[in-house]
Amino acid sequence: MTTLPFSLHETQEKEGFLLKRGKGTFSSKYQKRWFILYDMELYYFQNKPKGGKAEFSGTINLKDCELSEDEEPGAPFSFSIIVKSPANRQFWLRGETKLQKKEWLLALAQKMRKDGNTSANNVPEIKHLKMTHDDVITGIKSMYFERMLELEKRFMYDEFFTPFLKRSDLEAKPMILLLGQYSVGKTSFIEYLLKGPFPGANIGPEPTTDRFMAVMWGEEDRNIPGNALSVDPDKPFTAVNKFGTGFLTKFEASLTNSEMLKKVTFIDTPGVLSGEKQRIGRDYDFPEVIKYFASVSDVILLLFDAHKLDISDEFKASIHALKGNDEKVKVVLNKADAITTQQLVRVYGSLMWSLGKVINTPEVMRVYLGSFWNKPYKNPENEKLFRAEQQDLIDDLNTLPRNATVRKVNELVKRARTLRAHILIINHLRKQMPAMLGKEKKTKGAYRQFS
Ligand SMILES: Nc1nc2c(ncn2[C@@H]2O[C@H](COP(=O)(O)OP(=O)(O)OP(=O)(O)O)[C@@H](O)[C@H]2O)c(=O)[nH]1
Ligand SMILES: [Mg+2]
Repeated sequence: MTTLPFSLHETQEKEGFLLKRGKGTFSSKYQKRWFILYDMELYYFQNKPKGGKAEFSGTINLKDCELSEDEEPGAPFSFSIIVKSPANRQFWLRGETKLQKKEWLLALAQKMRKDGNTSANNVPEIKHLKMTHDDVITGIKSMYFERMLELEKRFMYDEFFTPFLKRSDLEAKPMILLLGQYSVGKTSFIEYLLKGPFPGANIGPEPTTDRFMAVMWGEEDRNIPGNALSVDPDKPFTAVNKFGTGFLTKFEASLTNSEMLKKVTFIDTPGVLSGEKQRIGRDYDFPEVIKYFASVSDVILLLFDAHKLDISDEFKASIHALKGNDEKVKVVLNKADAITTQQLVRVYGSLMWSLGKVINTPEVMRVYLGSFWNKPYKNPENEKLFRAEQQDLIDDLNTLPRNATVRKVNELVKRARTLRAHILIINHLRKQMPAMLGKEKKTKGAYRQFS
């Protein structure tokens, strides 16, 4: 055992637990050790050092070594460092997850490259080593299910804040919510992006879509009705149960095999009607449902028809339900192919004017204008402009999976912070509770303190 040549308070490039294989060829097992990467050495410890005088068990010198991503048979997520001098030795290390293995390989390869050792460049995996979204999601899941969930259960987090997360909540693809008055071309828009129809899609000039439709990826085309969908643990819709059966009969998933749906899920909504038809004709609270979908979506597309710009009071109420999710809203001025350039300029101006009155943001909204459908343009005058706008929107949507992953990490960190505060408060209250008598009085006192 030797003392460290640096202080533990310094920022180390990388540290964490890994499994390390003992020296023996056959019998030795992988044991959990704490590793710190510092300078050109990888230090390992029996346990995580807790400040003060830290003693390490050994080091692996990275000056003259090779990194190999190959796994030892029977040891998933293992990799090795082959040290050439002073004596040839292969050190076997192992992550608990694929993500951990990748993170360490990345850190070690970077370090070696900096020192002029380019051997890591020859390893194909390392050469193109990038964290994929799947890796990050795997990491988030293992963090939540292995560490946080147990604490959440013990301290009844679900009773105070939001329900426990399920696997499907963390795995869910980014969602795009489409919202607009009837016949603005929401369903046509989805078909345009999918490059074909999806099961249950109805397109027509009259109000056609009469339900909320989650358009998701599936091996073969089929529909799943709302009641079945809300109890399916593999789909991220268990929370919609709270809207009651009135809503569940008007909710459906449409599964189809399309490239785009491997990355995102669309929520098609029934068009907002005007007057009583909107309020009385529905068996569920429309704005509440919109509010829920807005909170779980990553992008909200507000569609407008260049032909009929009027924003009805009911649509205004739906837009107000988006409050708190303003940064997700993007506006699309659809069906612009049906009017002339001169009309388009006027329509665009008047759309901005009406939007300014409904949406209170200091910035100007980005409006994508075009004709998002699979048919030829009625008036091809502005074809070039439409194509450029459509490409912009598609590019924006393509960056979604990356942003959605960052958002998930962000939300988990937020959740972990809340959980920590919650645990500290509960612990404090518990300590104050007398063991035998006077519990009621104390409870009242504590309640007063927090209310
Ligand atoms: N000219 C033109 N017509 C379009 C375009 N997109 C859709 N349409 C037409 O507009 C009508 C309504 O389209 P839908 O896709 O059913 O609209 P929706 O918003 O889903 O309507 P609801 O489901 O009833 O709310 C149909 O007749 C479409 O053919 C477009 O880009 N240009
Ligand atoms: Mg529709």
